[in-house]
Amino acid sequence: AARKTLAVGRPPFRHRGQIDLSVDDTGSLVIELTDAPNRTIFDAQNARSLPGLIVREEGEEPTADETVNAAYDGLGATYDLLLAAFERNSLDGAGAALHATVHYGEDYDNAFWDGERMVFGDGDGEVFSGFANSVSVIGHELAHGVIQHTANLVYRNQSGALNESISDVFGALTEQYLAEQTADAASWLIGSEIFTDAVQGVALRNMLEPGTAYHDDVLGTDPQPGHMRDFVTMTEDNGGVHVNSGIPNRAFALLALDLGGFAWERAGVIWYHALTGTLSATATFTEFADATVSAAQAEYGNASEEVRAVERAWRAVGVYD
Ligand code: ASN
Ligand code: ZN
Repeated sequence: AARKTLAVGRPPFRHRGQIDLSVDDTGSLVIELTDAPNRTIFDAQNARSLPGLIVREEGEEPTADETVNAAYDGLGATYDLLLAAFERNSLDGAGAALHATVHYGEDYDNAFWDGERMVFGDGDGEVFSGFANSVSVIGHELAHGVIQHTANLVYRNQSGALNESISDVFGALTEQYLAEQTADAASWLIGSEIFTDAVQGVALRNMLEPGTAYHDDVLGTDPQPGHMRDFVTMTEDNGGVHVNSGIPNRAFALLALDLGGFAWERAGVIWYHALTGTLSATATFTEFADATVSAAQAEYGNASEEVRAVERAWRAVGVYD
């Protein structure tokens, strides 16, 4: 709950969420406002026009379509993580509505953030089943929205790989927060729910052990490096944004394991402050690493164990010498 000062004489006053009234020791009225999400789920009905038809709005009961309900719940889990861990009220920090479209296209094998909403395909049923069933995927896509409102990392080369990696971090944290999982109990997998049984693989990505998520005839081998010595220079995938993201992903997972406890409490807070501070839109891995060190210094003190752990993590993946 946050205490807010109400501007008297400037109606209308709007608030979505819980309002608690109480009286303190001095007899003053205390009004406590708890923020809440504002979700709308749309159905594209297997076409590719967006946003589609509204099928569930905030506060409405579950529908008969489990994909709709999974999307609604996943948006809620991501909202909860942002508020609880980072005191951030939605994607823009000002309670922005959360919109998602399900059943996008036919056999569509992806989920994405289009700049305004998140969009889920149903998958082809051969390799991928529905993307809305994965909380880490939902957290990942919505994190692209948070990044758009903050550092706005350019989606190419190292800044693009940071954009991808920070989205994976928020995706993993959303899943861990929902399950109340400590860092050592977490899977560190992104999208562990979306492959069919026909695939030789466990997830889209493995943050702790990049490069080991799948090895399959159709998908090939997980191409992610986990150390700068294996950094991949390529033109496809916007310069390997989904490939080299393995390096900062592993730095985060190692830090979270090193600090122990809930990953969103210290490792997550450090990453969040690095993202929302003065980070440049074209940041390199080293610039982001420096931003995490500065964030840890500001939050926990220059000589803190958190600062030493952050530096260790970046050394472990070769971003620091
Ligand atoms: N699911 C992918 C992502 O969010 C879609 C894309 O490549 N834009 O990174
Ligand atoms: Zn992404």
